Amino acid sequence: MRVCPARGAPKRPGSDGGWISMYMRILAFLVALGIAPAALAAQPEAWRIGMQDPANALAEQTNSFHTTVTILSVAIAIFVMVLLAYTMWKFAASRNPNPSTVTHNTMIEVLWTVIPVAILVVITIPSINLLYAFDKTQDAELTIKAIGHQWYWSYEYPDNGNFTFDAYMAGQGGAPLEKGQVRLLSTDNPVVLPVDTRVRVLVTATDVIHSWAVPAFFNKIDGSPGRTNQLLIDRVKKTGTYYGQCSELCGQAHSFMPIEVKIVSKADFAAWVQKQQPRKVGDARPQDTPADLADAQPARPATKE
Ligand SMILES: [Cu+2]
Repeated sequence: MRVCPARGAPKRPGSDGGWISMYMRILAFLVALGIAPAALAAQPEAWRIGMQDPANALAEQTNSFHTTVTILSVAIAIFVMVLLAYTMWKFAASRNPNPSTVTHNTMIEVLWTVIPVAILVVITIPSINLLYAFDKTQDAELTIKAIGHQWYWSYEYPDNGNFTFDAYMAGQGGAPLEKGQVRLLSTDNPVVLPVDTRVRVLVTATDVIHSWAVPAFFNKIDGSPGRTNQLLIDRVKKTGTYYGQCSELCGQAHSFMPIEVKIVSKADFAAWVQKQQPRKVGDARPQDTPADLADAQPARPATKE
């Protein structure tokens, strides 16, 4: 009898494709349990070592620079440790009863000055290039403004009708999270941005210093009262949800002002922009705090506006 490979006896792991099919079955099981996210979501993962997956070209360059510097640092640390251990063993008083009276050696002194300087120069050049690239926003296709408050963010879209909204952490005051929302990371009003677009983010604050940071974009910049900083979100490659948090200690609810960025198709972004038009900057903004939202979040931190 011919056994259909798909229905026949399960292959042992290790036989051709066995691990892959087992992995697919585990993945399907996790999806069925609702554990594996259906759409891309850039967020912290348990036991993860290293950075979140970089979401755009600039983030990829920064990530590989970080990896290079980490390897270099570890290599230097190992070299110094081994040298120290060797010196302690070789020149211990028991093995070396008559110590050398040499006090300096020109060649060694030149080397231990020149080599570290060379290493620093090698690190500095790509570092400055990346800093410059994140600050080079002249050719951005879209500008948004992120304003930090104790303890939520508000956003303005000046070149798309100048609308504004506030983004509070979802689930405040013990309110249940909606399906798909992530505890401590989701907001009631996510920032929506189009895919494959260079976005300039102007960052400021109204009360104390906050910091707008999204790890998958490798973006982080302080929002200071009375000052506007800027950064670039390079072209994000995939639609999905990207999470970040305020990264400046800004008061008692500092850890409860997350950043949720939804990257959507350009058509979806245009449709979303149309819906936001009533939320003009300077208007009374009943849309920001609808009654149902206010009911769901009775314990919003008091704000000084
Ligand atoms: Cu803050």
